[in-house]
Amino acid sequence: MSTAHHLTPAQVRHYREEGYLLGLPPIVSPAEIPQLNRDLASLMQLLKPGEDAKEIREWHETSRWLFDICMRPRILDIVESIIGPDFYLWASNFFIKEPNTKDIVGWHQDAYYWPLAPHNTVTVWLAFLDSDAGNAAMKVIPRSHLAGLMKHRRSTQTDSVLTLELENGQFREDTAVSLELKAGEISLHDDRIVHGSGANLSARRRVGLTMRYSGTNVKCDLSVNPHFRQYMCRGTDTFKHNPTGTIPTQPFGRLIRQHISVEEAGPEAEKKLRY
Ligand SMILES: O=C(O)CCC(=O)C(=O)O
Repeated sequence: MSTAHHLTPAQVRHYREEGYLLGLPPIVSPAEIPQLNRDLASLMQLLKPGEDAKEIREWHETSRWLFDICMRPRILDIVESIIGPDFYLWASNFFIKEPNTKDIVGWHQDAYYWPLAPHNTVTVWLAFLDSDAGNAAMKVIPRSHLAGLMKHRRSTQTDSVLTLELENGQFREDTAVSLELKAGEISLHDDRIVHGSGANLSARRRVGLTMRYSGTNVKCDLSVNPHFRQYMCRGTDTFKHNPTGTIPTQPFGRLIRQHISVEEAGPEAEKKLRY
């Protein structure tokens, strides 16, 4: 196994203390970026009329192109530095904001949505195009992951792509940091950090792919999400908590079923969450 791209102790410390990490070497080279975006266009052709990129959830289960991005050794080296030698991939989503659109991502903590325990999950956000304050880069509230999970309410903003969000006053919005990335670069964030993003009022498209990795000690409550499938990335799984997925062979394929998070599973699932 290559160790060339593992994080330094200072980077790991920053991630643990602040809940996020920037300043990593690119995962995708500038020469690969045009093809990366052409491939994304091929994937998006599988969307039905009226659907948008939000529907592309867990398509790594059916698209080898996406699966291979999630399994890039450079990414896995970095994830391994955070969650240890034994871990799996279980989720991928696109967060795309077309130019001059109103969609926002309300402030939230990912772990509130997920029926997973314990907390040992890292998200890698890969920029397909430059992402900065001008085109609504994702923002995080540093250190907010240390305060535990907070109660979310139903989203009242009709332009929010998520249905649960935090209220003003639950955190210090004025401390937000914008995760600015060049195309091909990644950021990392903890599953409890408060984060979100505004509307893209610029003339530039903004595209991020999130990939979620968990240690093998992390168990999904299958009564909330029976569709959960893990794909081992590194090491061994002595826990055997979760079902394993099948590796796709076709380059681009649509996933027929929907992944279920706590919001979709309803109030009974929400009661099971530990704050
Ligand atoms: O890209 C964004 O604006 C939000 C992404 C997000 O919410 C996530 O990665 O969990």
